[in-house]
Amino acid sequence: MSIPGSDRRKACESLQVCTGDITRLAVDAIVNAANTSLLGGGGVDGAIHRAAGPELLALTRTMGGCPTGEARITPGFHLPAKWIIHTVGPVWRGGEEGEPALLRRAYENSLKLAAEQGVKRIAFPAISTGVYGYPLRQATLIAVSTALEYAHDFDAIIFCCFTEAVAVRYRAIIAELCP
Ligand code: AR6
Repeated sequence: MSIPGSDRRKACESLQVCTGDITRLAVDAIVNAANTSLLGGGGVDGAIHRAAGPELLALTRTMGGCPTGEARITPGFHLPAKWIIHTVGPVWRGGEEGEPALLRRAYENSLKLAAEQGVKRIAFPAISTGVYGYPLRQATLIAVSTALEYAHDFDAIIFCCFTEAVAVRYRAIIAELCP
């Protein structure tokens, strides 16, 4: 989708990159890179379940899971963030099995759900780029380009990178898409 000049600039200004633990962010919503069971796991999912507390698992047990590319919302419980948006990115299987479309849908559905809930500041981890093995540059291009399409609904879309190396990659892609 092409975005007109001044809207594009505004969209670009709402993108932020930070380094650190997403569970510490006092934003309206953080996004969880979950699995289809929604019952927790390793990586950012494990960190979010630990920080939110056992109430989160008690709730997600009742939710019936979440297909790849879709998103579900829960309260943040003990997190500083008010909401958690749980989405499931694709496992990387070489790129010919619909992975790019599924990763884009995970970002889109998370952003749509957040906007419906009145979320203005949202933080994303680098979905699918850990255990699920999605190549970082390709995943980052999808994350940033999708965020730009939905940025008009938000004050801030924050890419919370666990390492500085990932943050460097995000800044480079943002510089490419927001010259
Ligand atoms: N804050 C921000 N980013 C983090 C944090 C954190 N606390 N911890 C890890 N990351 P991954 P995936 C980064 O593996 O690839 C789980 O077991 C991490 O460095 O968490 O989508 C789920 O239950 C990487 O850059 O998610 C699923 O089974 C990024 O978050 C599976 O892993 C994503 O890595 C999902 O795999």
